[in-house]
Amino acid sequence: MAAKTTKKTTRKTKPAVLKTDQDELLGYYRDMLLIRRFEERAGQLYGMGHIAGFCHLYIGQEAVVTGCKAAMQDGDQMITGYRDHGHMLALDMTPKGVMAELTGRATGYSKGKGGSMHMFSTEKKFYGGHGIVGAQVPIGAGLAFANQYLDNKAVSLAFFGDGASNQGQVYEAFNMAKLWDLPVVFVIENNQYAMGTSVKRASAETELFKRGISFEIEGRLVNGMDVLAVRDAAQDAIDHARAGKGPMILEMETYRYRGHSMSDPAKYRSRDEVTKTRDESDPIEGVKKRILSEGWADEDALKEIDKEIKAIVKEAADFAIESPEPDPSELWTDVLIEAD
Ligand SMILES: Cc1ncc(C[n+]2csc(CCOP(=O)(O)OP(=O)(O)O)c2C)c(N)n1
Ligand SMILES: [Mg+2]
Repeated sequence: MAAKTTKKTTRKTKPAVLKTDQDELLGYYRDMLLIRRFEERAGQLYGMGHIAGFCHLYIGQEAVVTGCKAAMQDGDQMITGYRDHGHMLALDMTPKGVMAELTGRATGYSKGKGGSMHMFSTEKKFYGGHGIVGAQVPIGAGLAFANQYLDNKAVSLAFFGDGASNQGQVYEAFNMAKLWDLPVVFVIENNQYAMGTSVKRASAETELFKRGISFEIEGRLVNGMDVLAVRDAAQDAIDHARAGKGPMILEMETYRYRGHSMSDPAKYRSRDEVTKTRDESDPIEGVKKRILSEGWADEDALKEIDKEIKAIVKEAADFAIESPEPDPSELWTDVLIEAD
């Protein structure tokens, strides 16, 4: 039988005008812009040879992590896959520390020994950074198990992709999470592709929010390009989990503008498809339009914010490049057996 062909991407979620105010929206604008500018800079540094190995950019998906963070309380945790820089910045890990890790420097979050996919901060409640597709999902359920056991009222958010949602271990995690009503929110970042394979070519059930039905886990489809829609859905799911009612699944309909990683020729989709999504539903442009139409800031004030963000990112890049590489003796630390 012939494989299903790639159909044109048609969005299922519709834009809505949701409640917000000046401070809140300007805050999201700033937060999403920081991720965007940071990622653009990381892409440049990669091209210049300062970053080696794998590097997966989050450009286009900024509203997902920003909206989820807005609904979190102190003590709540995040865990994700390898497309992870945005999650770290959303949790207030420093741009300097993240960029230094990307460039393999001693001042990075993993002392320059982890790189893009392997950064952690228990202080900021970020639990990685995982290169194995789907591996973070059972670990995220495990974090929730610990929270329940310790009765600390914290909720864990486990992010994964549309491709990861076809992984077997995801369903083992779903089963246990519902069986014990663990305080976990499963966030599927459906950016329409797993490397070069579209959801329609790879998934028998393309409505990923329905994947919990046989475990009695409620799922919702969310406009992942709208930070306010994400905020509201995340708030419901986090409240549900914190109240002891167990997990929920949120399918965030989103899109990545860049290739899967830095070495992706992107032959599986047309340039038009990317441009159309960017023009019609870019998460940052959407917020900008709302700010301008409400009169909460003018073009000049928004440009000023962009300038400030660019300065923060430049400072992070300079810090990274000027930092030393790890000392060779570090080869023997943070391994299973410490050398004397
Ligand atoms: C278990 C496993 N299988 C395959 C890979 C190779 N691989 C890396 S990313 C990826 C695609 C995953 O796509 P998705 O879950 O949609 O996340 P996205 O990259 O779109 O954020 C694959 C197949 C891997 N890292 N781990
Ligand atoms: Mg994907």
